[in-house]
Amino acid sequence: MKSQLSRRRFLQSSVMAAAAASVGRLEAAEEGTVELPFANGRRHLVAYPGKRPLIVLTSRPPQLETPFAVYNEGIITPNDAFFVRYHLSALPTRIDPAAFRLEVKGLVKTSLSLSLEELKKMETVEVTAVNQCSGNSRGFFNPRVNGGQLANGAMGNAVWRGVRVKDVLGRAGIAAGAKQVVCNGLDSGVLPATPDFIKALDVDHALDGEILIAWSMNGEDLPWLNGYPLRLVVPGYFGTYWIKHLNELNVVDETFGGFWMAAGYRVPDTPGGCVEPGTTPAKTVPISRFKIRSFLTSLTDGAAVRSGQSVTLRGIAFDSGAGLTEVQVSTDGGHSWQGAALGRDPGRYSFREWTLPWTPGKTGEARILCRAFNRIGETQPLEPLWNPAGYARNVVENTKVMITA
Ligand SMILES: Nc1nc2c(c(=O)[nH]1)N[C@H]1C(S)=C(S)[C@@H](COP(=O)(O)O)O[C@H]1N2
Ligand SMILES: [Mo]
Repeated sequence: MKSQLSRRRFLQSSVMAAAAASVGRLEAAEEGTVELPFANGRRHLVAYPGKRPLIVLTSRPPQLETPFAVYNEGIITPNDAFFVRYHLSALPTRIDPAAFRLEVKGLVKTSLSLSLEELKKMETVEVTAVNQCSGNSRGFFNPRVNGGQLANGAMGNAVWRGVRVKDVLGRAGIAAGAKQVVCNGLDSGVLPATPDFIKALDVDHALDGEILIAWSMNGEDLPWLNGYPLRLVVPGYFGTYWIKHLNELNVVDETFGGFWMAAGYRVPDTPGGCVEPGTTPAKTVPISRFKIRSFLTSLTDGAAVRSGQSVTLRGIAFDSGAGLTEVQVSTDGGHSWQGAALGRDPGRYSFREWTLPWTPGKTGEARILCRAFNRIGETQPLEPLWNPAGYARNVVENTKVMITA
């Protein structure tokens, strides 16, 4: 099988390079299959280094989806269950933490070459924040679109610890005329023609004090496949900006024109970032913030519940940081809605748990819906919004359950 072959090559290169910190000895153990709820949704479960068995979308480069049941275990996504997204197959497989340097260059007063040790001596901050791929839930788009056919498992919430980009840039000193900060990591394409995965942040955004260069995730070193030893954490923004294996910040005086900004990861320049299904937008802009979302996690499609027997409906919600105000739940297909109780608030960029007791009524099929609201009046649409890249889905999700006697 092709995917296994290429996987073996990835494994071999990392085993041969064993020394310093490395991705370790990789086992290719396949742990069964799952069926995602759309056409061609059969996927293998495979345990990569530092990961429990996750849903494999592609193995070269690794793209792994979190099984949805994980989100019902708590609002923090465990490191070994956190999804993995790469674009390019030449991943770093060996990094010497003592020799590793983060370069800060370009339009700065003093170029820096910072070791991990030096970074860790700076003021350390922590944020609990959701990382979500732009293409999370793409497999549900209708009409279907090109790109990884993901279900809802390309998101996760973690406690990130590191230093502020603002402080690192402050140490270098931004020079006059700076417009964007171009961020690059250690991975690259196998062929020279493949555009390197590089992203840019506007200088004002980079200096807002919220973006971190993180080395720690949920109290541990970053897992290799989530960006060891350093990654960007861009709270409220889609994962595409969260550069992994970050080793370069380059301050420039222009709008960076690299492929992954100028051609990839763009959304229609329309209110809501959507167009008529099946049409091409006249103008696009780089994707930016999350849209507000909520999910039921305690019951999945097809689950059975007993009539008259109370259950607690539970789920998660998040937005891009404006602040959730309410989650409403409907157990009758959207005819009536009730406010759910919100759980502990670990900060405005985190998943928030919601719960609602429910006593199922008469037997038959029931449709459970949930929708979140935030401080700036955003909520989720009842009909899905569409764009050609399949980004930023946030329709009110719909779970069908069977009420039995
Ligand atoms: N170096 C590097 N960083 C990267 C990427 C990549 O391909 N290479 N993909 C980005 C995208 S699109 C996403 S969604 C997130 C996913 O983060 P994760 O793999 O830790 O879940 O990483 C981002 N950072
Ligand atoms: Mo992504």
